[in-house]
Amino acid sequence: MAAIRLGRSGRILCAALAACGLLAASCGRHEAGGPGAKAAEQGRIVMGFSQIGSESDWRAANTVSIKTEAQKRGIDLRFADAQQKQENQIKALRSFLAQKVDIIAFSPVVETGWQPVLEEVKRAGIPVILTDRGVDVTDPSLYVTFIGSDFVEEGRRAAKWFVDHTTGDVKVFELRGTPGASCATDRKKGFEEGIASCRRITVVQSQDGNFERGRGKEVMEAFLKKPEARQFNALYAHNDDMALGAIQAMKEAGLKPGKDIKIVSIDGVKAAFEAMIAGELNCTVECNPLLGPTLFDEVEAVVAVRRLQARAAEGGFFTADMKKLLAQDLGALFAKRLVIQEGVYDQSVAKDVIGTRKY
Ligand code: GYE
Repeated sequence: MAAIRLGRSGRILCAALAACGLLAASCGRHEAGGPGAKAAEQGRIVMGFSQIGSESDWRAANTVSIKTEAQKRGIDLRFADAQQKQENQIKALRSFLAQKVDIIAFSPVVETGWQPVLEEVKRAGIPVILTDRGVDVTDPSLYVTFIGSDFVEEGRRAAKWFVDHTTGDVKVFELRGTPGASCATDRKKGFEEGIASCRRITVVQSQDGNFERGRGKEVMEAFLKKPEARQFNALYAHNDDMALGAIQAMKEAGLKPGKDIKIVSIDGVKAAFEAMIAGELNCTVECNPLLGPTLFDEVEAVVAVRRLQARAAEGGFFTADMKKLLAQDLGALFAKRLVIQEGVYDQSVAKDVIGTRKY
């Protein structure tokens, strides 16, 4: 995984912190019970994380990545599962606020409706990092950085597979992700862009499947009973889980997924590779859920800078240059967007790649 790194000034600050040993102490990287243990405990980062839920294999891998990385780095992670509800995420954010955590990160289930709670968090001086999905706010200073994939590009890549690997009329059924989620909106947009100049490819139906395997199956089952199902010969699913559910429904209806119906989905989870090897899925566009390491690199750097800012505000001794740097808003010190780099896999490479998939 590669991501655009910290902004230049952020890096300068972190280098300064590392040089005076503050970063290590603030990150709690000391052995338990070792000489630095007490200092580490005092400086231990407390982070609140609100996860969307457990709707897909992608999400499960994402949760494991975050929890494992927090543990590795000695971070006190307060993890809340929102079970797909924005109201639960808002409650979790307020509870982190009350707990006076050092930093909050979250993966927003939908894009809109965050401004008021993020303003409360900002007033309390707690930095926020977005992971995975984006938010729609008028004030970009409400979060420091957003770490995640380029979902529009993923949609374009899915479209490109159909453009490059099919001939004749392609009638696509689109299985969309959670309504209002940035990845669902963007994957739809990217796909539409990608097929725009290829008139033989059209989307004949588009329905929500909430990123869930069970929903994907139900939606496809219902669709296959309708007369218009006779003309469709392709499926574009916003994630692998929904495609896998739909594949099941197709098989039960006597169709041959991967052959009668060409299928492209997004994520690249192990089960998608198995389906490609079985010839039932044609292509998966990668979306990497292993965000833990990148997330905690940012978390450690942001908290370290925040602590320096607090010291400067208390009159700590710093050079004039450093004071000037520290007087800036966190948003000016860190890159606003860290984009994860990803690939595209189809049946021709599935066997070679499956062994390296961790999730
Ligand atoms: O593609 C899907 C999931 O937000 C990128 O959410 C994520 C999406 C992922 O549940 O499987």
